[in-house]
This record gives sequence, C-alpha cells and structure tokens, in this order.
Amino acid sequence: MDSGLPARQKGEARMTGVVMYTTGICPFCIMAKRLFDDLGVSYQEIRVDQDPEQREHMMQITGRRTVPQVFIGERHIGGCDETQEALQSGQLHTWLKEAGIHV
Ligand SMILES: N[C@@H](CCC(=O)N[C@@H](CS)C(=O)NCC(=O)O)C(=O)O
Repeated sequence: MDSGLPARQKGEARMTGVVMYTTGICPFCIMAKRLFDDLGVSYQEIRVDQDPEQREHMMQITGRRTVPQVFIGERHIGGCDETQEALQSGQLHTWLKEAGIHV
C-alpha cells in the first residue's frame, strides 16, 4: 500500500531506512524480515508486542492493526503481502533507491 501518509515514529522523528513494525510471534513478520535479509537490506524493527504505545502509533499512522507494517523512509509500503508484491513488480527496488538504499 502506498498511502502517501506522512509517517512519523514516536516523538516525531523523521523515518529513515527500512522500518518494520512487528511482533515476536508472527509468520508474516518473519517472511517480511527474510525478504529484506535476502536483499541484504538492514531494517529497524519496532516490536509492538513489547510497547503498547508503539502499537497505538502504528495504528494511527497506517490505519492498520495487523503486523508487519513496513516503511521505506516515510513511505508506507503495507504488510508482508504488499511488500512481496512490490518486490515482484520491481517497485520495491525503485522505492529503496528513492530512499537512498542501494541493493
Ligand atoms: N495480509 C497481511 C497479514 C498480516 C497478519 O495477519 N498478521 C497477523 C500476525 S501474523 C496479525 O497481525 N494478526 C492480528 C490481527 O489480525 O488483529 C500481511 O501480509 O501482512
């Protein structure tokens, strides 16, 4: 999903790189993390199961309650399915490049 929403982490810090909201027990999170691991792209993981405020924040900035929620820079990509679709279409590489992340 490319909502175009301005995404801010808690404290209004500007989001950079790949950021992923996850929980510890979540097959879709594992798949999403593996996708970036396979690309050799590092990411920041925000564990919403360990931080209820971050879960609330994730829901506010994405309008979603499921994990994972993936961001590249300030761009909201969506969940695991949408990230995989973007990889297959080639869009993910474009977004990574636009964020200054070279694969
Ligand atoms: N289609 C979504 C599925 C995500 C999903 O169902 N995640 C589960 C955890 S593995 C979840 O957040 N469940 C909580 C809920 O549905 O409220 C994706 O690809 O990200």
